[in-house]
Amino acid sequence: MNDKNAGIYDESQIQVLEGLEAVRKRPSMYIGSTGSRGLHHLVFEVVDNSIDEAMAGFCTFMQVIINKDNSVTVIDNGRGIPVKEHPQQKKSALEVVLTILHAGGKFGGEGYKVAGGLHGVGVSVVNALSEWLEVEVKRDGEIYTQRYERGAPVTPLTIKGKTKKTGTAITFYPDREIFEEIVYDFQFLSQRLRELAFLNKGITITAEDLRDEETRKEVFNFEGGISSFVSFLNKNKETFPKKPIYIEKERDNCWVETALQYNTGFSETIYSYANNIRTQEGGTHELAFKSALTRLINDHARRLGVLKENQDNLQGEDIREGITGIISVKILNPQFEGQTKTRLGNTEVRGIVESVLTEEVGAFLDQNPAITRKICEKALQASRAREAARKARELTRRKNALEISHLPGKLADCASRDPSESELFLVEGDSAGGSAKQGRDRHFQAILPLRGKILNVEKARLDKILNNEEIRTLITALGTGIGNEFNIHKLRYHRIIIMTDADVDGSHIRTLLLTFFFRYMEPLVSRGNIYIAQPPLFKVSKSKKTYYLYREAELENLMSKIGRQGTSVQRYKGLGEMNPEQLWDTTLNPKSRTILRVAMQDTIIANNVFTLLMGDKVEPRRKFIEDHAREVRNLDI
Ligand code: 0RA
Repeated sequence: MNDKNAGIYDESQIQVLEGLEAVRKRPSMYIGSTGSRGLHHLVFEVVDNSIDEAMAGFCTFMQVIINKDNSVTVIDNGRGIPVKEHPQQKKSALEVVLTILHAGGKFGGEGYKVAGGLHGVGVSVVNALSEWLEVEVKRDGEIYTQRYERGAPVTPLTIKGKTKKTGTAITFYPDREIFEEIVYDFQFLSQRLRELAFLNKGITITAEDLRDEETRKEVFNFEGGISSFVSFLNKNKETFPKKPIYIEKERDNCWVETALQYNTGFSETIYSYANNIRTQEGGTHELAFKSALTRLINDHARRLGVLKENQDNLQGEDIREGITGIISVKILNPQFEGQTKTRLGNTEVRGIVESVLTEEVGAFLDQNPAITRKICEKALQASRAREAARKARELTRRKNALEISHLPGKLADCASRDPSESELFLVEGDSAGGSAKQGRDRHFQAILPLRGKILNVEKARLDKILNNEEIRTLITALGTGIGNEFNIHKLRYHRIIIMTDADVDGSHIRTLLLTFFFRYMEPLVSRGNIYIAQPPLFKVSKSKKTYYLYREAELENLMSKIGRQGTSVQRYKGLGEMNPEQLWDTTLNPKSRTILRVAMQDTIIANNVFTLLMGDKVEPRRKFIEDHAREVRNLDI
């Protein structure tokens, strides 16, 4: 948001709230954790400050560098942190910003009109948690520098030269006394930086990794803003209109930006942001986006005669089938609510976004009747499919009601009714399913054998999905319902463990299941309820001893230890080759098994990956698989 007249900032507006001792004592209170998340949080905290400068209209360029020595540098061409003496504190404003909690100028005063950074704890927290931090400020014609260690200044503020430029460069080395390990994930950093470049159009952000011999550099600059974001999300899909519908408008101190485009798929992808923060739990801006769109499309569907007089209105979910949309707002005092503080609560935003979208998207639809008709017709088809799905669901409900148990017959349920201790194994094939049923601990382990391939949900509509026997069984067993009706509190097992053979078919079935969970039961994936079993690859016996090996490489190792003489090696081709006891020992028993938890770092990337893996286009899929073939052991999606 360009707001250069946000009031004149001066040193006195920086408010002093708290010292840094508390931060070092309880780092997690300020940055969430002292693990990898917290470490990356440090970087984003500094980045957010530069982004704030950009939102205020003063910064067009920033550079993030992971240095060879594991320190991180963030450079921007903003106004530079003020350096004059702070009237109350009797030290430079720079020192106040770096040593006093919440002194960034964002809290109180007129300093910043738009403050991003969900946590917004300020650079002082980064300083407190760094072994050392060096800052360079270009401002008022001079270049100033100062060095800090563990939050305290160790050199005076020094002028080291003259310049006509302005800006801030901060380099910090995270404290090894505080962080478990100093290992940055360049991919993760650059993903967020790319997102920030989409959300702040025109800004140039570079990400550099100088740690390895082979250095990496990415440059992000999107003149199209979130329109480029939608194109990015829709890449490798067939889309309409060709270019996303794009709107930006300021009204009543609220900057509204939206972009949307349809693809020929069936899932709904809507991301909302407030002040650059992803509002995962939605909020007033997202509600407004949805209701404006629903009303507009219904109006046009009637006007174009796609909807006849005697037909009911299209529902929002029908209109959003196959949509990729972004709504981003920038406002003065964002109120974040909800469990994870990622739901925008500002009530005034709703009316503003709704009126801007009604006018502007409305104008686009008026001017592009062919596209509008296509959207209306797609929505109508979606509504027919929804109706068919409802009937299919009702049919299964009625069928269930006639049975004694509501649970599918194939499911060997566990005795426990406590979901937190219960596990559900999804087992490939009836024969392995049989062994698992015999080998399990029936108190807390349930088994559901899956026969053959399950449906590729990326290529089918809900009605067809619900007609698929395997999927219906799975939904009933889990108890949560799917899509909009999904209810995590009804989940019957907190661990859902996918157990397939270690071959191509097995990994295909696993991907199909993951796709289904991601598209229709997403919270299971993001909350970490999904696991992958690790059955052994080899059984090695010598004398009376048995070894189970889980990796190819372990075999050579073991052989060189115990010798080949009198040793028998059995390679398991499938789960079916193990008898119940073996299956218990190697794969089921919590005391001896390994299971991998499926983690999701970034839904945006996951979305693209699933489209690639399970969608229509063959060439990009082949390329992706070739590019990633060596990373297959890394289950982060
Ligand atoms: C306090 C006040 C002003 C800017 C900043 C802090 C500031 C902090 C950081 C951290 C990284 N880059 C930064 N750029 C700016 C306002 C300064 C003014 O009114 O001139």
